[in-house]
Amino acid sequence: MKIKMILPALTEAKSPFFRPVKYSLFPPLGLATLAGYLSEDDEVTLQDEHVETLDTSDDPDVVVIQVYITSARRAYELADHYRRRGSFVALGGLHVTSLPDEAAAHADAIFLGPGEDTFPAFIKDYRAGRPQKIYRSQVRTLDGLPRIRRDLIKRHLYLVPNSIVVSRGCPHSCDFCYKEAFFEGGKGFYTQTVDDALAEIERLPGRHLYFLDDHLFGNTKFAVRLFDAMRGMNRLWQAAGTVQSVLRPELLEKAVKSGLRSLFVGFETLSQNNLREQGKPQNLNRDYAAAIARLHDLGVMVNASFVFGMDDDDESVFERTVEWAVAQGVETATFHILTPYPGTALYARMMQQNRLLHSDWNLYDTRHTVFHPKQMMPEALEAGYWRAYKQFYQWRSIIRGARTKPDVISAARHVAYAGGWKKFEPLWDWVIRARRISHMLPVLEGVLTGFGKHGSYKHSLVSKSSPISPLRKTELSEIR
Ligand code: B12
Ligand code: SF4
Repeated sequence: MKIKMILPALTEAKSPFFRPVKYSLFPPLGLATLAGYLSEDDEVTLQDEHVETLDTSDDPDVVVIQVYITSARRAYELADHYRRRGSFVALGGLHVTSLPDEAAAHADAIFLGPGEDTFPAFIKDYRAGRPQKIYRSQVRTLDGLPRIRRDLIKRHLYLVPNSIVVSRGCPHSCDFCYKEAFFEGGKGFYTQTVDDALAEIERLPGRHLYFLDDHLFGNTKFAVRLFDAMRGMNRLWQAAGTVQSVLRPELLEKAVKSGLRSLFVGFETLSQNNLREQGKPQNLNRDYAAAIARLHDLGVMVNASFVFGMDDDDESVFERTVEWAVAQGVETATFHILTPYPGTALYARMMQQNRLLHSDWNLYDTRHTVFHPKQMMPEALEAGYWRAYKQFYQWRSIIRGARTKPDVISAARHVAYAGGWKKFEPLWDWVIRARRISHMLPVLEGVLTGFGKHGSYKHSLVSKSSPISPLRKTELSEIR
């Protein structure tokens, strides 16, 4: 059987006017995972439109397309194209799960939820000549997961080819997050066995890893065992975690000893009212400043994530948030405009209050305002969002951030990290166009190694040092 797997790109990812490094970070891990269920006799190709031009002149038996909200329009275009050519088109992923009826109009079969149970079931049905129109995930486990088909990934096209996911979902359920909708009808958080996770890590070459799990620290027992076992593996890694998990005694220390050097933390908002409104009690009354200090003390860079436009936000929120982040010496910040994804509690609330502006999914990218904010005009929210980025990365802020560091070396490093990426933006662009992105991985490893090791922080954690480069990995913080 001939199978083609496609991760379509949103228009912006291909635009010559937009810095594309963000889209050259991670390979399509979800599709490579599903490919593991195919047999050796199957002829499989995997194309990621973010990093390569699609060849659409072929005639596969089955086309598997992963649909995100922002790439839905393009995904449907491709689906229609292949159906016209006579291929069987299977659509799955987050957006299909949120809006199955919309997707079904472009597919021969749709898949709701994670694919580890439904995809092998479909393959079996297809081979038997009786594929269903709709597959709903019910059995939620990563036990017995076949080997991810990393051989299908064109590693040289990505800055972070070693992305890895050892769990699915998250133990929390914030109103604005896709998580509840995607995992409806079954478990919403589960992990691999520690042994399987370690085996997958062993298979990845080099030192650097990026855990794309929603909440790697979500199951403490699992995390502790994983971090303890990773201690001798000489890895450098990045991940996402919650404020709560950062503040938890010992867990972070274990992570750091096993190679954690940079953490994406969802602070989301500085307003307690906003946290309550968005159903994020796990962040309520947490000492955000203490969380950042703790990460810095342990030599971990902070990628602080904030969402603007919740009901308690007025036009002062942008300056206040930036001011706070700069004062904490946060290395990088990612800002988002609140975006109600279909299927979420937030979306239902916005619908009910008649506050949605449109359903142009291309603009549901957290950079556009797609609803009526309570305390400002939609345009003011967008303008404030861009202002926040500008203010956070202006030299004055960078230097103020640097002043929070305990000594000159760390202050200089902060300036180089936070400032470097803006200046080197054209270089990133060139590197990607010249297909040299993988050559930058040693630089990234050097940055991460340097942060853990050098100078100012209380704990010196790694054995080898590398030169510090001013090239920042800011874009890595933009993954959620
Ligand atoms: C890595 C990542 C990216 C990367 C690369 C994506 C990639 N290569 O796949 C980059 C940086 C490009 C990115 C960009 C954006 N991202 Co992003 N990203 C992620 C992240 C952190 C991990 C994705 C991942 O690898 N998951 C692990 C794999 C195993 O799971 P999976 O991909 O979902 O695949 C499984 C299922 O979906 C299913 N499945 C998928 N396709 C199919 C098809 C079939 C036929 C079947 C049977 C099953 C199936 O089976 C797979 C195995 O279970 C997710 C969060 C998350 N935890 O998923 C956010 C996430 C997907 N991103 C999100 C967003 C909003 C964006 C941006 C719009 C952000 C922005 N501000 O610009 C952009 C635009 C993306 C686009 N191209 O359209 C949202 C999506 C919301 C939505 N409703 O679609 C998420 C969920 C984050 C969040 N919590 O809000 N992102
Ligand atoms: S926003 Fe983060 S903490 Fe909340 S449910 Fe989603 S992944 Fe979990």
